[in-house]
Amino acid sequence: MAALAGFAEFQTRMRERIEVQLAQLLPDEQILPAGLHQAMRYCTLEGGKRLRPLLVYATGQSLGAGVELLDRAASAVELIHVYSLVHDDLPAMDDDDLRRGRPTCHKAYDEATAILVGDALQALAFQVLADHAWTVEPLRRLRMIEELAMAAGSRGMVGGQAMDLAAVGRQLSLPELEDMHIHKTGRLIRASVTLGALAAGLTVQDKSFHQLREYAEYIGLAFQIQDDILDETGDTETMGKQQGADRARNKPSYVSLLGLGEARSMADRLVESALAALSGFDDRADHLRAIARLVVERKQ
Ligand code: GRG
Repeated sequence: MAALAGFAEFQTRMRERIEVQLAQLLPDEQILPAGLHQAMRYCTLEGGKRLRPLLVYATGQSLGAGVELLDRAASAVELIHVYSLVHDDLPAMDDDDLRRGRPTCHKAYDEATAILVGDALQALAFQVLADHAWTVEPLRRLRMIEELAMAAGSRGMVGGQAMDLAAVGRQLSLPELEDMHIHKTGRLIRASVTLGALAAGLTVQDKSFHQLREYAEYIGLAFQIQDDILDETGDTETMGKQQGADRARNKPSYVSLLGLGEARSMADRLVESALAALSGFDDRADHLRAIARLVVERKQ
């Protein structure tokens, strides 16, 4: 019980912290081009679960790193995530009207602005890590930039999105569905953990680096299965236009391929594997353990 209360407090504190960090990093609304900067702030601030920054902070904490050391990595992964959401909502992609309970970027502004917002958020993510004023040693930062670029690019998130688009109108097998999700959402979730680990001082040679990576891969898939479960069981009134359309045209999902019961069991097994990957960590990794459970217990 005390551990749960501790995690709730951690979530609140870290969500407040990332809000302040992002508000500081985003260009002020008065700076020209003011309209673009206003739209960047509209899309990024005050919304979302902030799962990826939470992962950065919880990973760093599991390794004893101070929170200030993790702020830039936490901000960079969220900026990439928001850019992906803004572009994903565009008419050429998922064509959604609502995001985080508010009109999507292209609805609140226009399509050209939404494209530029995504582009600028992506550039800002890398600027934040490359910033010469950051005291973390350059080689370590270079490794973080490489990790994030790989996770975001054509062999990561963007590649996964391309696989998703190519799958429209045809059935996917379970391995194909898994491969698509590993890239589309899994790579950025994994990068959140690896950037936290790198910022905290681990190197890719460290055994714990690979254990954390393994943890992240399991929860990345569990996150997606839970997303499919929520699409299936969620309230159709509150469901986005695209989610409703996906269900209507029977877009392949873990639920459509496995059934609800087996999808739930698979998500639970993945969480157990994620927890097992952390077995060598002490109680400083408890927030990571709580995040693994949260991923499959969440209702949104
Ligand atoms: C268009 C470049 C480009 C990439 C798109 C990740 C992605 C690739 C699109 C996101 C679309 C989407 C709804 C994917 C399903 C799972 C997912 C990533 C949901 C949104 O993430 P959450 O639930 O969102 O963490 P919040 O708003 O809580 O941050």
